[in-house]
This record gives sequence, structure tokens and C-alpha cells, in this order.
Amino acid sequence: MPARRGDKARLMSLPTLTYFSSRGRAELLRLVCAEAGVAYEEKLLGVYHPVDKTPAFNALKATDVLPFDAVPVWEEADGFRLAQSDAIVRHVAREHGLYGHGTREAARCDMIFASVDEVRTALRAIVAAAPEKRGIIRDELAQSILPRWLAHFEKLLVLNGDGRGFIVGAGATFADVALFVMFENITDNGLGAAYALCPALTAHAERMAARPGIARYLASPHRFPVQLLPR
Ligand SMILES: N[C@@H](CCC(=O)N[C@@H](CS)C(=O)NCC(=O)O)C(=O)O
Repeated sequence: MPARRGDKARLMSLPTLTYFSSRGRAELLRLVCAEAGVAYEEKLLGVYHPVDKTPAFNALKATDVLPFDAVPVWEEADGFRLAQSDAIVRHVAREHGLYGHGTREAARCDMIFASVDEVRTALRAIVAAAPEKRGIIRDELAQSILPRWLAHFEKLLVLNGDGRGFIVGAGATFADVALFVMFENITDNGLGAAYALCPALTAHAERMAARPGIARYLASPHRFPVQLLPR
């Protein structure tokens, strides 16, 4: 759970997540931390503006703190600093037991994560498109792209045991959390019908939402509001 206020001595030893005041590229990491029970401090840079960014971001960029002039950035108490949201997610997952058992399960986690990222990219096409093309892209997502991807995830989930557990191995991994974030993105944006033929995947998302750390985070006043894709 993020600490945005509180005991100074405790905060000094916590890792710090620096990001804008939104879900964005930090949200999967926040959920991974929630699942793993990792406490961290958040340095919030304000609400992102595509041209002006934010004063706090611009000030930070003028220092040497951001490896790629972008956020999120994760910093640990000893000064270890990491950029790139996927690298941070993997690092936290690896350190806190959410990367499966052994190299093969880790590789499968990577495989699922890469595929979830492809779905994310397909959804983001709506953002990049001219307003008059957005309806066409939405229809394509609803009718073919999402059902195709979700059918793959459904099959893999059912093949891993009976489909009533996790996507990789016998325990929760960051790949399960990534699938949950994907589910939220799809359903929040009115495309949830794509799950119609995926009962195991739907039930998986419901189980993930009910996991104690995640459920606490979802109900927390710290969570930023959903950012919907443009219509
Ligand atoms: N691939 C990077 C992308 C990082 C990125 O582009 N972050 C945006 C915010 S989501 C940013 O910092 N933008 C700074 C800018 O617009 O100058 C990641 O996943 O961390």
C-alpha cells in the first residue's frame, strides 16, 4: 500500500515510486506491490499535461534523477534506481516471490506479460487514432482482436491445472496481476463483452480482485480514478 503521509523514519527506509498523479504506467506496479505486500512511498508529480507536463516533473527532469527523462522511477533505500515500468514490475516480482518457481515458470510469466502488453497496445490504438476512426477501431477490438486474445488466455488458463487457479504454476505471479489489469482496462472501457466466451478468465479476474492485498488496494482512497480511452 502506498504511504503518502506518515512516520518519517519508516518512510526513509521504504522504496519510492515516482510518478504522475494517475494510474497510467504505474498502476500494474501498484497492484503487484499490493499483491506482494510491498510497502512503498509515492512521490506524486501532479496531473500530467501532454504539453506542459507538470512543474514537479519538469524540475525533476532538470536533475539527474530520471534515467530516461520519464517516469515511473523506482528507488530503493540504498540508492538503487530503476526506470521502465515493465523492468520495475519484474524486479519487484522477482524480489517478492511473484515470478513463479524456476526459470520455466518465469519464462511463462514473461510470455503472458508480453501478450498482455500486445493487448494494451491494441487498446491504445484508440488513443492514437483520429476521432472519426475510433469507432472502427473499437469495433475491430470488440469483434475480433479482443475475443482472439482472450480465447488464447482462456485456453492457457484452463491448461494450467483446471483453470481455477493461476495462469502460471500453482501460485500467484505478476502475470496474474497483469491479466487482472487487462480485465479492468477492457471492462472499464465498455468492451467487456469480449469475455463472453471466457468463463475461466472472468472468474480468474474476480478471484484476483478478491485477493486480500489487491482487494484492500482497490477499495483504498489512494487509488486514482480510471482513465477511460477516448470515444
Ligand atoms: N516505456 C516507459 C514509458 C515511460 C513514459 O513514457 N512515461 C511517461 C508517462 S506515462 C513520461 O514520463 N512522460 C514524460 C514526458 O512526456 O515528457 C515505461 O513503461 O516506463
